[in-house]
Amino acid sequence: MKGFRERMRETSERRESILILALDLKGERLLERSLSLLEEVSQSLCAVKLNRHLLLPLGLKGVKQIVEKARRLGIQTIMDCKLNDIGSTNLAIAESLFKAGFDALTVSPYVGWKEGLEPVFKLAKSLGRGVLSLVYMSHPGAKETFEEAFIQGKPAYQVFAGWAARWEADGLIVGATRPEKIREIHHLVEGKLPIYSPGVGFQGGSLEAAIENGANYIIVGRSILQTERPAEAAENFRRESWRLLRLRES
Ligand code: BMP
Repeated sequence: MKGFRERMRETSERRESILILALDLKGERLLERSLSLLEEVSQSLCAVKLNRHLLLPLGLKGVKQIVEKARRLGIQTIMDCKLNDIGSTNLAIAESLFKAGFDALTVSPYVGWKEGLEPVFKLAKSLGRGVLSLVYMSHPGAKETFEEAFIQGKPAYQVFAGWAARWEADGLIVGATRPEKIREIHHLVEGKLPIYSPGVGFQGGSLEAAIENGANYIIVGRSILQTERPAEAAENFRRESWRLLRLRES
């Protein structure tokens, strides 16, 4: 059984895309709009990431239809649930999400391994699904915890990068708003884990700086969703990010 990391790599190469759409829509006719937007932009994507923007109003049943559509369109699906509870609760959430068909989910490392995230990683491995772990978030306040709070005598993000490697996470989440941290974290894990980077555009992160410094996948929401022509915006992000990745690797 191919794991999530491998499926992401294959999808990315097939589509020449490292672009993940954050499908964070709000408002009326949510399911209908989500399905049609996904169809419209899917050619430019390697994956789609859903958040509680859709899960809360649509429920798992509604969201499942989006997951199934993404599968038919040939892209991976990520549920951005940032699991952060005790193990049995995390496990119950992960079981429901994987049952709904998600290829991967996100976790918050703050809750630790034993009776925290261990059961989620074990379940994901047994099903060939992925787990992406937060290492340094993209918003300004992330500094207060991810950098200024110390764990074992080190800034939290450095410890989280090490844990993600030890836990065999399928990827690290590091905000595009701090390209110097992307670089540092890339070196901390010796380039062995892919870096997923949200925060490009709307939050002020630069696509170029994120990729130059080591991001492997780019997560973009509002800079695509809130334009007049989302398909065109997505295609521009795809083309440019693929070009920058090729440039870095050459
Ligand atoms: P946007 O491109 O509209 O800023 O959306 C970014 C998406 O990535 C949102 O779904 C957000 O919840 C998520 N995200 C983030 O912005 N920063 C992080 O550090 C981690 C995230 O999951």
